[in-house]
Amino acid sequence: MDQQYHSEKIEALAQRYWEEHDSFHAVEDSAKEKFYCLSMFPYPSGRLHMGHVRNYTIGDVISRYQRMQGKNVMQPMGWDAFGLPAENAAIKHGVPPAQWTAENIDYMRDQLKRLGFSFDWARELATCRPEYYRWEQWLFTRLYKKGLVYRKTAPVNWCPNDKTVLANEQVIEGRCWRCDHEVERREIAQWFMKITAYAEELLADLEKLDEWPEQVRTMQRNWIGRSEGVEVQFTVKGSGEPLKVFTTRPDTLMGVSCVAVAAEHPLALSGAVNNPRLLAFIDECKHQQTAEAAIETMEKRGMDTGLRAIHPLSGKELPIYVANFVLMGYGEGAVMAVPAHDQRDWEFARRYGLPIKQVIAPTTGEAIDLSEQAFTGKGVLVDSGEFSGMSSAEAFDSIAERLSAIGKGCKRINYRLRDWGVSRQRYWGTPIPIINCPGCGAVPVSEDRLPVVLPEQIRLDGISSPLKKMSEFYRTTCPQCGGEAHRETDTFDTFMESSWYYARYSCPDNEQAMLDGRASHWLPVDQYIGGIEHAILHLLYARFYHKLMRDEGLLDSDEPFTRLLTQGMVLKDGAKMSKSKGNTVDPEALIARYGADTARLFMMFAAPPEQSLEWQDTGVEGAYRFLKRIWRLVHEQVAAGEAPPLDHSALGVQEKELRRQVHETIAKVSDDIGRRYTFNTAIAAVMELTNALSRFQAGSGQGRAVMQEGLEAIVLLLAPIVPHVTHVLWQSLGHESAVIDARWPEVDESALRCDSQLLVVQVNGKLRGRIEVAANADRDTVEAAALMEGNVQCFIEGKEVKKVIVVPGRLVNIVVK
Ligand code: OV8
Ligand code: ZN
Repeated sequence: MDQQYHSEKIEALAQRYWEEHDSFHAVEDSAKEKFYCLSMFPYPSGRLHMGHVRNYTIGDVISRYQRMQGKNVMQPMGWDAFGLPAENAAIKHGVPPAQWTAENIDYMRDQLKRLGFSFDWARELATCRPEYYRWEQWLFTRLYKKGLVYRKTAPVNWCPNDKTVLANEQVIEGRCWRCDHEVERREIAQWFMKITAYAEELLADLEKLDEWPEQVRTMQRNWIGRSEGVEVQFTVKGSGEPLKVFTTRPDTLMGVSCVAVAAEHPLALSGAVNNPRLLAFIDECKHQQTAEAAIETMEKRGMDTGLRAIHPLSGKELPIYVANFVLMGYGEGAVMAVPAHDQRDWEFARRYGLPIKQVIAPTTGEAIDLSEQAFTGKGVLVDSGEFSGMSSAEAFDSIAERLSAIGKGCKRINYRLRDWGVSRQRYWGTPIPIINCPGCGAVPVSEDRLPVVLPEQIRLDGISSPLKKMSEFYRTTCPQCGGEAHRETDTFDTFMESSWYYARYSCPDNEQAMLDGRASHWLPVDQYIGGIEHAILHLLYARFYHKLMRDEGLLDSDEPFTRLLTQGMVLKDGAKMSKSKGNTVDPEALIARYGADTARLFMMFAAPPEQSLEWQDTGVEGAYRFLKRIWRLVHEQVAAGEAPPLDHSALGVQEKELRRQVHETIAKVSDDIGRRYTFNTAIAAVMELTNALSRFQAGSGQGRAVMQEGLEAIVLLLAPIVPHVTHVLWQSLGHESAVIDARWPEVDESALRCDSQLLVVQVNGKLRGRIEVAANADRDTVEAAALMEGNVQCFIEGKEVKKVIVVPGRLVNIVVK
């Protein structure tokens, strides 16, 4: 064993050992309990950043810990390889996206290996490979036949100058990122996955996910947004056509001031026939952004169509407005406005001079001021005809009943969740396996013609899709009529690939099927770890896909991820590390200077995993010093020769005390790592134990035996966190087998027991009594007990105690005058 700690040498040695022994290759084994640990796979963006290091260290610590528990651990890794960054790089540097991606993967794989993560590299996958995406295409065509996939027109961002569709991130303050021209909204045909068909189950099954952070479950619940309401049917005056709206507040029905419709609503268009001003307004609405967040903050505007709606209960005439905040894709594309009891409607009414009629009063009787703001709470109905006096809840039912009796409405459950639009007008993605035939329309590619391979030798200009210009790809024949047709050139949203990769890791080599029996062996994932930014969409889509695959008979579980850990951000000076802010710390430099173990230890020590972690150079230094310290302690122990076997009954008081601390630490660290995931406090406990071992003077053989036990415990407890240094230290401490094959240490209950000790008490050197105190009693306790002893008291009474000498484990001598 070297006297000095050389991280570079040690890390290369340990990594070579794992590689040669194929240590992390997981094979299905029904004799052992399986543990599937997964960290969110990275975009191959170029190099690892600190967020990756943190994510993958957490996953690796959990994996290695579970392995030491005797479980059959599977921890795979792969690449979320499609997406816009590769296209941007291609335009900038002229490298085809496939090549750029492959080079990044090679570089980042090497970085992951240098960090010593225990991935099963035999299961590596990259989503841009046809062996992978063919199964996504296959599932899509199956779902098409089941009616779970459909096509409809939907808006996209369009740059009229470049004549290209822009992704949301390519629209900067409403303008094109390339040419700065104002972006428009355009309706084009796109593909949708019917996630709404699973809305009820996606919501209900959140209840089963009791090992997910409550915050994430709440976010998903809100995203799905189930609400109970009533569908109310107004009638258009003159034509007598029905005009449907959905409301969650039917109790406010008698306070409606107008009905507002979306710009695309048929009534908006019919109102605009002889009204050029309205037509211009509708056109303007159609150009505005549709993202929900944008709608919330934008100015709410509208225009009267001149048409009138008849109220289903009062028979009153109400104006029909076109409003920019009503979206066609949501519900009926029409809403009823109740200004007195909805703040958005209140603002709208003030702007356009619509009546604000109170129909709900607070149950408390307190006064409300509708000239200030809307009253949005529930209460008692007023000024509502036969419904006046009812509570909001009673009125909900009565009004619903009344409406259904006259055929003007019924109760309905509504979801906020929309179907998932999966078409992207981009090159670097999975080709949508559809053939567009002039005669037959959209025809799915037949199973035996899959995969539809994305051509990789292309040139990108950043404007038109290269696929349209490649006749080998674009031109084809219709599977249905055999006539000339062309392939769909849109590709899938990359969330499609990341929705099922976790399942494919179980059988990445299967060329005959998407999944096989191994999926049921490994799934669900026991522990999933990733950034909080994926709390809604990715996790919801993956849960949806899981159910789709289950219903195809590919799996036998209902949910993909049993336990979820959402890690916090890595910050510097209180801000997120990012290239644009110029505050990044490159993990590569950190590893080069201190080694992977220091990087890992710092990451785990600096904060609990769910909280944000503030980067600190001094923290890194501290982690490094700690490793050197342990190295030194082990070196001293080893240099003094082999320690004798431990014999608990032969231990002295201080030895017993140290042993107790060793086993208390084992108990604490086991709980911190195994259950609480507070790796930082686990490390702090090991540091304290290290201090105790450093202070300890191992004079006797048994002292050295306790020291050996303590050092071995430290090595085992730290093995999941700093696997390289502990690999070497374990062997230095005299073990033939590798620390990765060692079992997690167990608490020896007898070491925790706090024995008592018998001490003699002298007064001025003469034996005057005996006391029994706890073996670990501190000096003050011993002293107090000695002074209290009955016989001793007779000899010191009335005298001045000059000093008390305590010889630990032996005697107490009281000097009096
Ligand atoms: C910093 N491929 C997707 C992805 O997010 C995942 C897929 C399952 C949808 C890092 C940044 C800066 C985490 C991230 C994820 C994983 C892979 C980043 C957290 C943000 N962050 N924190 N500090 N120092 N790929 O390559 O972006 O949430 O869990 O690791 O990240 S990714
Ligand atoms: Zn055809």
